[in-house]
Amino acid sequence: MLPESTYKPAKLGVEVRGIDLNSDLSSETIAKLKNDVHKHRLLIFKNQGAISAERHVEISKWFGELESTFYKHPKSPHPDVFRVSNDEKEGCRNVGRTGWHIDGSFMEKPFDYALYHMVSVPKIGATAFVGFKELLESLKPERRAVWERLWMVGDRGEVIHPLIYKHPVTRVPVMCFHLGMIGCFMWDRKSQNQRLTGEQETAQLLQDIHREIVKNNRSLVYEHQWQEGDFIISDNRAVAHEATPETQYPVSQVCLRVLHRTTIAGTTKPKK
Ligand SMILES: O=C(O)CCC(=O)C(=O)O
Ligand SMILES: [Fe+2]
Repeated sequence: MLPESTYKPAKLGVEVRGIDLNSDLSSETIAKLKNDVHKHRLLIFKNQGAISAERHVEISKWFGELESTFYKHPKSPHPDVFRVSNDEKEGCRNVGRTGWHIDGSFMEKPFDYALYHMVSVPKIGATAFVGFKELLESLKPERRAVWERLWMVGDRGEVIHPLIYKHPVTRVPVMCFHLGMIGCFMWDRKSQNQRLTGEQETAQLLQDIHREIVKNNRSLVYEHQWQEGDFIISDNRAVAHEATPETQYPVSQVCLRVLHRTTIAGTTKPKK
């Protein structure tokens, strides 16, 4: 662990002080960051200035192998950098707007980490995060019991993941879903009662998850309002996220929004 003073608690995760990601960091510091990201789940580096795509990729490599499944926008500065924007000439629009999700839930091994840097900061346009630990602990026992029986089936039938499983590093219960990319759920996998949900039941369960996340006036949600120089490393398996509606507001209203994101290949299959 890095010294306690490095980290200032945020609503979810921590703000990181005294580390300049553009400078050469010792292998010891890097090892500590890799460890601490699991403890805090979101490492929010402030005042980093501009981080080039090459540096963004270098930092990403500390955490594993990059995996880039996304559409490569012509303006993307690097094949491993996903470029998201509110202007389609500048980057991909409507990213992360179809529902709360983890990145790569449609893969056998969802991404281990995601790294975000806002290269052009709009007036508003937050990324919203929720910690699975807090979400699961906030559930009524009956709801938790229902969710424990569910598996998510990808909308192309490509994967089946337990909705709730233990994070392989921390052993803390976490979830796996993309509320906009689930085809249906499976009840009681590999038991006599195994069955797939019908359309209405699927829609109801998706709505339940959404409502649990945003309940009590979004008290569980951390909305990160981006500032110049912010760089975020997330433990993708431990938090869900969604782009807020304001991320799509036009340039004329909120100025240009350009987000660079990298994703790190998953190393584990979610397992009950
Ligand atoms: O635009 C954002 O704030 C986040 C979009 C998103 O879901 C992602 O980049 O994975
Ligand atoms: Fe995402």
